[in-house]
Amino acid sequence: MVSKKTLVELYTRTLKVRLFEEKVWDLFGQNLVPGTLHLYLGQEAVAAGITAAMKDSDWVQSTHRGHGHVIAKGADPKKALAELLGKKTGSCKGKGGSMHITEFDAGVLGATGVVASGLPIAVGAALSSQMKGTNDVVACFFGDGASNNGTFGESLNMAAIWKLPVIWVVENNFYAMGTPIKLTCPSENIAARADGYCTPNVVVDGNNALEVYEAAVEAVKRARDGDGPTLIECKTYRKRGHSRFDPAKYRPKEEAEHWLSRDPVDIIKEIAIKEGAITEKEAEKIRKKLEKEMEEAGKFAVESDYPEPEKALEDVYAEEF
Ligand SMILES: Cc1ncc(C[n+]2csc(CCOP(=O)(O)OP(=O)(O)O)c2C)c(N)n1
Ligand SMILES: [Mg+2]
Repeated sequence: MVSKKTLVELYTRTLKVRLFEEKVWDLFGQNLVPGTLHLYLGQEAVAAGITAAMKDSDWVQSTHRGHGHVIAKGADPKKALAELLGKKTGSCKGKGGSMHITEFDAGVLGATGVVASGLPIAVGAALSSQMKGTNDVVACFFGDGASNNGTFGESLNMAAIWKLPVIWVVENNFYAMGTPIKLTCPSENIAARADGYCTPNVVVDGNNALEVYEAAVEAVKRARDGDGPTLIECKTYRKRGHSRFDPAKYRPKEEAEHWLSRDPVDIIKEIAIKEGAITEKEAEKIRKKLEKEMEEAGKFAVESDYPEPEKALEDVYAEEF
């Protein structure tokens, strides 16, 4: 079993992502978030468990469902919320928004709206780490749907032959928009596909931050020791539909009830209490503190200014070299 400190950290990280997303939903409901949204609600334990096993200098590559990855890796909620609102105080000066949310200083390479486009970016970042000898590892998040894209095979192959320090994190929430993964993947586990690339792989309960963390510790060690990539498949479930207004009616009632009764925040809290790492009262104190942080972050974002129109093209194109 991991230390009590780690259990508290896992609870705190999982809850922080949850409260951030609830704040996002609240602001969205007030019509303050332009564009679409892919909420991370329900999948919090994946980002929390993976990032808790990483160092600050390590890297994360995100997806279109990226808020949770960015917050779990340590991005400032103020700058992240301001970014979602398109404000100039945002982490991309309001020019990225939800699908391009990032925080380079916190070790986030970026989020992307192009499904599966993050995998080759992670290969590049890991190659850079290997060539520079920084010993940093890269965790690349992607969905079950993304594993059907050609870049999956190309990236896993290259990372395996060059023994790159990558952790492939498949967030299998069983659906790519409204398409069940069982209609598009012949194997029950996506992890099985990694066998074809001689990449060690494991399937974990993605709603249990501790299980995710334990798998991540092993994968991070393998990567740092120069022994190459690992694929971790985290079975999880989104609390809501694919994006903002999708009611997710395509999900069978029993399946949804089963998964939604397994709340990632409750699961890690129960483990932490059972292991004597925290009391109910202490857990509540952490929640109150984080709620206050999100309240302040929301206020900061709302009160921030929009970028000046004449700055629209600044930081958008690479400078000439
Ligand atoms: C290359 C590409 N194809 C299709 C889309 C449309 N699209 C956006 S999200 C999505 C589903 C992705 O599913 P998955 O990888 O399982 O991630 P999840 O949304 O479940 O987190 C699709 C098909 C896209 N954005 N990019
Ligand atoms: Mg999916």
